[in-house]
Amino acid sequence: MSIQGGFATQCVHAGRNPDQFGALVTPIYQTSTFAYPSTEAAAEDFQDLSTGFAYSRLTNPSLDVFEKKLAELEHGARGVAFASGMGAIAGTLISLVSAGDHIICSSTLYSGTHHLIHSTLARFGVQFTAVETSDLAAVEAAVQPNTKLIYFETPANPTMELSDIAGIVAIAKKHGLMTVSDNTFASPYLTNPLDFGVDVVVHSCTKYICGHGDVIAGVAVAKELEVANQIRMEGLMHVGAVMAPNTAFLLERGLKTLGIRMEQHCRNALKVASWLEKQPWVASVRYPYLPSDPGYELAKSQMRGGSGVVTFDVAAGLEGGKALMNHLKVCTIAVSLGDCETLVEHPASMTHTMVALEERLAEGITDGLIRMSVGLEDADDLIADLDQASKYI
Ligand code: LCS
Repeated sequence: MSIQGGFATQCVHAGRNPDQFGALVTPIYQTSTFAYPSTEAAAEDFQDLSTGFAYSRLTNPSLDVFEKKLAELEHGARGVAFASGMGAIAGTLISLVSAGDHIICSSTLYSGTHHLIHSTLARFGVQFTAVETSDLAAVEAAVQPNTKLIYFETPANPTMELSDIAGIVAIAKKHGLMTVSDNTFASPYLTNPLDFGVDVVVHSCTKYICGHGDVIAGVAVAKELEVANQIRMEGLMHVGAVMAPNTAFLLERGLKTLGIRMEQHCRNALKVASWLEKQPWVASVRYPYLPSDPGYELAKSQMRGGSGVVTFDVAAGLEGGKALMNHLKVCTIAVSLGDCETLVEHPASMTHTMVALEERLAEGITDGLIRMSVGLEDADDLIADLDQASKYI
């Protein structure tokens, strides 16, 4: 169901299908296959597998509601649900590039995506150049005759570096390239990359889209239906990283509160970042909505808030960072982000161990860097927790 209205209204209503029993909440369609009344009806569906329900590796009514809701929130033609964020990213890239093609990607990326482009796709003959996509001149200089697409994250994980979406799209259009943007850190509440001309948005729905830390999930949303169908057929149907119906149910539920959750994440994160900035034991803080952040002006032009993630560098380095983390009581040491609980992680020893040391340092991921996914607790309690733990540095 397509529904007019603001973001909050769409979060609640978009994508819903009328239920035969009048169920308000979309049921979990726990079925692998679908019965046809006749071979003729089946044959009609098989003419175009992107519509109708034939087999749940392709789609399913529970996934359909989630895919349509996400497409409305991201202003795209269609969403394609995957079993994980990595499933969505891998499925999208293998649908859009072939051996001999060249990708320009951000040098700072989630480590799984970094590995996918640098190692896995490279083994299949897909070339790449990693550049600071925050530097538009570097992006344009990397264009080659065989470049097919530009892939970027904004804000980037874990540095919170922003890339200029409109600037990247302008370069892509000039050279006839596609653009794929990972919008996980912003969520559709803060940024809609498709409005800037990006072709495909990908999400790890494990994070803000779900919001409750109880699923692993991903989605790709394409501006054009043709591109979404290509991703569904090439990157999902024949690879198989399909979302489970129960996951789609939890995501649809989580999405209903996306707007109010993001408001609180952003409010809390700004308060925590502003406090961190004043602490003598903190060497630097990155948060897009901090007026002192190098990305502040860009953030104001392409984000409606700064996100819930704050990255800071403990002046005492690795040992200082560890001492701080080990004494936190309200904040939890864990990877992932976007949950109700505040999570802190240390990229150098956790998420980015797969990235070579020189590369990690070149990306600005120092030994003392801590990524804090600010949750939905009271900001003052988080600040008090950081303050008491800092005494152990
Ligand atoms: N994109 C971004 C920006 C991510 O942060 C992650 C996971 C993914 C894609 C992959 O999504 P998944 O397959 O896990 O749903 N980021 C994680 C992190 O920072 N810590 O643990 C996972």
